[in-house]
Amino acid sequence: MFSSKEEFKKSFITRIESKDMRKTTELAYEILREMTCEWIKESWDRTNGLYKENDEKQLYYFSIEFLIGRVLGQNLMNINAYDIVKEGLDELGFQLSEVEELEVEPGLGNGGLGRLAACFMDSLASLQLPGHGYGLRYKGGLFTQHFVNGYQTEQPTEWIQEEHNADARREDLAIDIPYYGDVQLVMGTDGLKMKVENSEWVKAVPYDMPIVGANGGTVNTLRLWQAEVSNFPFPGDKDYLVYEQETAKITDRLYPDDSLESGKILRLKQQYFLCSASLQDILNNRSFSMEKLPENVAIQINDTHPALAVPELMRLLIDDHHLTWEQAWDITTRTISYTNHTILEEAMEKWDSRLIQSLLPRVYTIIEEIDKRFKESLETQTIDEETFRKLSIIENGVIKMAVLAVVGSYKVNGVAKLHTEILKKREMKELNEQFPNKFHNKTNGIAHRRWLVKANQELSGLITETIGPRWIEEPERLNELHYFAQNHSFLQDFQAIKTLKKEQLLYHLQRNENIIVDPASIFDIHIKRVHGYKRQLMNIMHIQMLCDRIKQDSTYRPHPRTFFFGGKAAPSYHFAKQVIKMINTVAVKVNNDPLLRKHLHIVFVENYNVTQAEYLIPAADVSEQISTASKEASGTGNMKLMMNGALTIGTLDGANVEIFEQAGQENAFVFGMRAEEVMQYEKEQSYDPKEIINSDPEIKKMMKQLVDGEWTEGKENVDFIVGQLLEDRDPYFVLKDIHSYSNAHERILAAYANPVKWAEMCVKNIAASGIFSSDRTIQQYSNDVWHLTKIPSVY
Ligand code: 9GP
Repeated sequence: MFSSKEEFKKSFITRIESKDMRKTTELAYEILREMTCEWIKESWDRTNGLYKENDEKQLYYFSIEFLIGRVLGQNLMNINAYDIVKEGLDELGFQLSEVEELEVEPGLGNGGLGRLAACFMDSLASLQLPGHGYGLRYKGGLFTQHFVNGYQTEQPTEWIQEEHNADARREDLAIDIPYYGDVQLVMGTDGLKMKVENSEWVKAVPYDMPIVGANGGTVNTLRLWQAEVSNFPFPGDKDYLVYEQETAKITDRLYPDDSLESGKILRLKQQYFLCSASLQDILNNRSFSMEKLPENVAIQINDTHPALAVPELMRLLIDDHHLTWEQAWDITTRTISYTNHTILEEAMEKWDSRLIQSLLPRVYTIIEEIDKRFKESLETQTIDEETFRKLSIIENGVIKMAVLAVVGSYKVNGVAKLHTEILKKREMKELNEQFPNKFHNKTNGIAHRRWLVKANQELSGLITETIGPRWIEEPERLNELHYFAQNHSFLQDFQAIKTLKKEQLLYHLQRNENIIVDPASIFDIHIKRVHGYKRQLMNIMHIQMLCDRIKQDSTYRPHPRTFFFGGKAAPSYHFAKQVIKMINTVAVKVNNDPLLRKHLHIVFVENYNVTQAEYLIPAADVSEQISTASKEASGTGNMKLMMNGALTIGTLDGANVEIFEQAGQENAFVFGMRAEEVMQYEKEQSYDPKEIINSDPEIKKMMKQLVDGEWTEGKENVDFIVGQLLEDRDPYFVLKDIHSYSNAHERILAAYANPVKWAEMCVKNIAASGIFSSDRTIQQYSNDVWHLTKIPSVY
């Protein structure tokens, strides 16, 4: 479409003149969106045509989250039109960056899991692989976070503005999904069959979003389902209005509060809705015989939320497509593969059998049968009770979704080497022994096109000037930067860009909040969901320690540092919310103290999301990756920050381990307990934070200040924080690791004192970061799990 700037301008002017006399940025956004959509549409149709013609195997990625972020700028970038449009708009009196600001980010995800899914979509299309996403079209994405008196408040985020959306409704492909009903045994022509009567149906309407790959050639599809009332007969015993409301709720919001049973039912409804609609869609549109499903389709389930895909595929194959159990099981277990993203107990989904039995009666009978047959297959082995228990899909009236996902899939992976090892040797040891070839590792990755090429155009320009453009298609070529790690002019350019990105961040923050920060300070950035194991508490307690040192020791006058925090707490996670309150309280105290503010500044960025991350990450000097070892499955923020030349302060956890391996521990600040130590303490339950408090005067003093409420506000806040550290025995080992953390921070200060050496370390990190592109991850999945064929797009 935009082969030259003049052509773009001509087309843009024609459109703008036919629309309105007032040439506002809003109008420019509207027109640009429209033009981009039209261009993408051509490529999209072409890609779909090619996929049909080629009959190649397709991958479908099932995920409850897709945190795609803004799409307009990224799409322009991927179709190589960004610079043309930018210059063209400039000449017409508009600024592309201002136009981009008008796009409301769809918050269809919560954190790393959803962002990973979005990065994978980008890489699949960019590598010209036939891979698509299936998700839900939540009306309200993840909530918008505001701070009121330092506390997080949550407002619904309404991202859907029908006339502005990049997705297209496909009413023609709507599918009906059954809930509830009575399971009956009926005699069919081929014997006894299960049938469900009196179901309550909900219509799933797909909305398609184009996923544009690099160079615009391949455009894959992200299909999001929206729940609507069905035309199917409605069971008589329910009020229609109630049915309507319940239906709308299914795709009303992401992760509804599940503390009550009604919330649990809603989450289950969502999960089944995603699985059933997507599977029916795949089966309806196939051009091959059902036996050939595994050769033609790969389904990846992202965490356990879509694990109902296993029994649902069985149901569809047996009840609707009349296959035998054995045929259906063979097909299912050769089509589905599963990624585990966490070992945290709270996130390993378990459903009360009763709930599934009532909401999904037929699916429940299938889960029971899978469990029964799996247990029968174990009978020939001598298995102790504990092992048997761990291998059970159904145990004491509870369905363990992770076990179901492992048993029902042909491959299971963890998301970083350490995480996969922990899965194989501890969390899923028994399952790994039963299925020795199933488990494998696929270390996560990030879309470097978004996180470096787009978010940091200046740095990416410098890299291209220095090593040529091939690194964009082959990111591992970033390692050619090693030769420039000691080149002074390159280092100076890098430093100048870092300063510029800091200024851009500050400008962005000042637009939205009244934040004044010294750009010459060290930007220390801790951005991720707020959670006990991610230890925002340790970061803020360390700041508390620094304040004390600055006040007590007149020789301790460290280089100014700005500590940025960004992240949301789950609405029902009270401890995390209290940590937010504490950070905000400390921020007010520190930022207003005449002595402290010369050295320390704290900024908690409200409503952290993909767009905010795109500003924060390129501006970072220090990347805080300080989870309790063994708890962070991988992390992906760590990779984004590294790729933008931030130095990691981190534990040997998740993908940090591989980051340190690649960049060299000498180019990072490693601290804290190792995973084995943490797990040993947990096993023996031998960690007692009181011992540390009693033996360490600095920590003792810090605890006293906390108990006295010096750094918190209100009794509730003190009680929660102190309660976690004392009564709950500091489950995330904050006090155990804080000294080692503090030492690592002192090493940071020492390193920063030598700017050239610091810049050299940053460049070494960038040079080593190419392996963390999701292109690498996707290629590995494709080679080892999905077996996709690249389908080059022709213009
Ligand atoms: O907590 C993990 C995070 O470590 C990982 O990077 C991400 C993507 O694999 O998944 C997160 N897990 C979840 O959000 C829930 O399982």
